[in-house]
Amino acid sequence: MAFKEKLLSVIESQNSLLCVGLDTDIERIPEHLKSESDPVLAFNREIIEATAEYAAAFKINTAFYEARGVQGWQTLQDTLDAIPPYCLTIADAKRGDIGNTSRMYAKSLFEVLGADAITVNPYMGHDSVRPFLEDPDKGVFILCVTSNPGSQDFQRISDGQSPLYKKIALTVQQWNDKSNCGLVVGATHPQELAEVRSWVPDMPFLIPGIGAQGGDIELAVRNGTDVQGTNALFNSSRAILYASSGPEYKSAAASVASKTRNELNRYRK
Ligand code: NUP
Repeated sequence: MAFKEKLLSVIESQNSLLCVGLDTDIERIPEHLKSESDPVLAFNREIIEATAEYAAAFKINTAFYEARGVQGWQTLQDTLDAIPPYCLTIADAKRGDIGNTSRMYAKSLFEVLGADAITVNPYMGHDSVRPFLEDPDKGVFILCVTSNPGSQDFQRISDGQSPLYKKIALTVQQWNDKSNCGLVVGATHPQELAEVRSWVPDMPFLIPGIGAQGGDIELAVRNGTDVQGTNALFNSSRAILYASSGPEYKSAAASVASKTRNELNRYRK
């Protein structure tokens, strides 16, 4: 199934815009899991089991796994394989290189890991992004306005007419002949979210920054979804994973995921 169709269908069937972020830090998982052969995988399985019914997608930030070397890469693969097939999987790796190298990144994330979607950094331009766009069934979320403070440094630089992030949004629209492009726009920038939505009304958005980064859910949903109140995934990682450090961490994660799903739905059109 084409990526965008898959995205809209999972949002509908799960009745959710929530993307649960599996940014698992071994230092922060419960003590009793540390005797497991793969503590991070054991924790992820519990979180997936507790939150899948509230989620449209799971996003795995590869950094948290790469930081643990060979074992981490195995955990990343096993975690992806543990996500139920009715949810989308996003490998957040922010790749992008000369075309010949991007081709290998695409193979690694889509074919070997088997992610449904990935994140890509567009700084190196069209030939660095093209290799990721070949399969219409696989989604590519391209950084546009990131949620962090440093998004002020380059993304807003203007050529006198429009800021760089506008150029990115409109250029990605031109690359989108297979309808598998999306944009990353942070929930921490609701004004920019509204602007970008107005420039590319039909483009899927991946919107991080709710939860631990404090983005306003109401504004993010009102400004980031499309006219039908869909076509966007809102990621929350730490606020769900570490909802409690006590023995009830699993039910606490489920409860934050459920609450976040409901709050996101409350403001949809
Ligand atoms: O602009 C971005 N901001 C952001 O936080 C683009 C991202 N991909 N992310 C990622 O979303 C970040 O790397 C992390 O994996 C997740 C946010 O996590 P949290 O703040 O909800 O814990």
